[in-house]
Amino acid sequence: MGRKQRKKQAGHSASTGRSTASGKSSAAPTPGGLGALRGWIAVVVVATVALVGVWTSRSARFSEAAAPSSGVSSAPSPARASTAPAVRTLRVDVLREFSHERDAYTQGLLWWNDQLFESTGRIGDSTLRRLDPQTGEVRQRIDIAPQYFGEGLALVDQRLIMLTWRAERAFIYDRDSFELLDTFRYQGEGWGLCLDGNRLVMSDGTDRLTFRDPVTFESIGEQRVQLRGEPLYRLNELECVDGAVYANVWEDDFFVRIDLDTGFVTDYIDAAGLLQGDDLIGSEVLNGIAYDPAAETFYITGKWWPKMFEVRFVE
Ligand SMILES: [Ca+2]
Repeated sequence: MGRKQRKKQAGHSASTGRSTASGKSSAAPTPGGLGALRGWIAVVVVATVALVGVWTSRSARFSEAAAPSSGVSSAPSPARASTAPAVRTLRVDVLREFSHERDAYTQGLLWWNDQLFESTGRIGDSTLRRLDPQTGEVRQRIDIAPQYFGEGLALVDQRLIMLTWRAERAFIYDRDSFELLDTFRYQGEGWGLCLDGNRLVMSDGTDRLTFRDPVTFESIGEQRVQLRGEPLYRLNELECVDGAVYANVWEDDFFVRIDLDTGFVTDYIDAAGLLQGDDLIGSEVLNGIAYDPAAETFYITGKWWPKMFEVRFVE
């Protein structure tokens, strides 16, 4: 709003400057003799005045044009600095590791009642799974219709909601039977999903998190995410924990903790180097984060990773 207003003012000033210059340059010389000399002097004076006028008005225009942009770039910075929290850098403390099926192209991961639920992606390979969090063993599994690329997963009471990437639909499964109960439609891409109290939080691969009604799936708001003053794009798998959201960032080996009220990243969690040696062969990017509120531990893994880790984030 403020920026638009400043642009408007600059535009108004510029048009005023143009009309002033053209008015002065329209003065006509007087022809013949002394009159002509006087006329030419007058022309030179008028032209000089006009040039000075043009120069002055242009300078004013430039300085006014410069003012909003410098204001836009510099004014928010102190405000941002005063409101944005310092970003903590944390590391991953591995408590234990266990097996993760290599065919799992992990998109969504959540913990509930000593069970892990996992959604996997890729066209023709998408699945919904229930895992034993002690061993990683797959206890239950269904295939998603082969035309859909499975994405993020959230649990709302008895219903598991699973996004799809570009098909603009989410599938609702019974938590226990994995029976397909219903389908939501939405616009845009689906990446990550988690339940924050009485609202869903959804990522779409940009810096935007969309809040949705968990019953109707209607959009009820959004938040843009910033890391150290810059938009943080490619937000992927999500985990809602105590009013904040933890997120994978696609193709990067770190997580972030996001304050949903401000959109600011508060914690940067370096998760590089979890896989070593042969475990790296055939493994894709870090993706998948779930939280066990009883143990206060996280479960993390990656696409086609042979291992899953139970961890804490520590300084
Ligand atoms: Ca999750």
